[in-house]
Amino acid sequence: MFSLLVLNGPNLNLLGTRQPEIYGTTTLAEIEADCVARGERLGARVTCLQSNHEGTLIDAIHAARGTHDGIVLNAGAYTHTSVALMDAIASVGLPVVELHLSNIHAREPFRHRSYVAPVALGQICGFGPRGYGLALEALVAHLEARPA
Ligand code: CA2
Repeated sequence: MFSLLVLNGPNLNLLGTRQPEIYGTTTLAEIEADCVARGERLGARVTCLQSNHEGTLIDAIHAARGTHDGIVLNAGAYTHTSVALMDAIASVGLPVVELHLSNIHAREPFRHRSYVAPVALGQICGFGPRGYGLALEALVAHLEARPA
């Protein structure tokens, strides 16, 4: 059974409570419960973590090595700023699916650049909370297709 980490970054704990016109009305707790349920259907154990702190996210990525087979990462605004997060992802060598609720490419120019993208398996954005399930599916398909 695969073990997957769903990691959410800064301000995503506010989901469903503020700016619903951009980020919708689904709460992070609901998204995380859906991820666990989707994981069960895919034959994967999903654990979820959210932090507003860059270092905590980096620690979680480091700790995932040896405990998890892959990561779904919504790094929030750190996506567009954090070389440290990019280095952490590259250093653990785990497959990471970059996830965004909104279509970052259709928003302000500063959101078009992602430091996660060059070290990610792929990127899913613009599909709202449904994107998390798509990301888990893509990650499991990737892990199942890996040579033994
Ligand atoms: O679309 C996404 O998932 C983002 O990663 C969300 C980040 C944003 O900085 C990225 O460019 C795209 C922001 C998360 C803020 O979440 C909030 C949720 C509710 C209320 C306020 C902020």
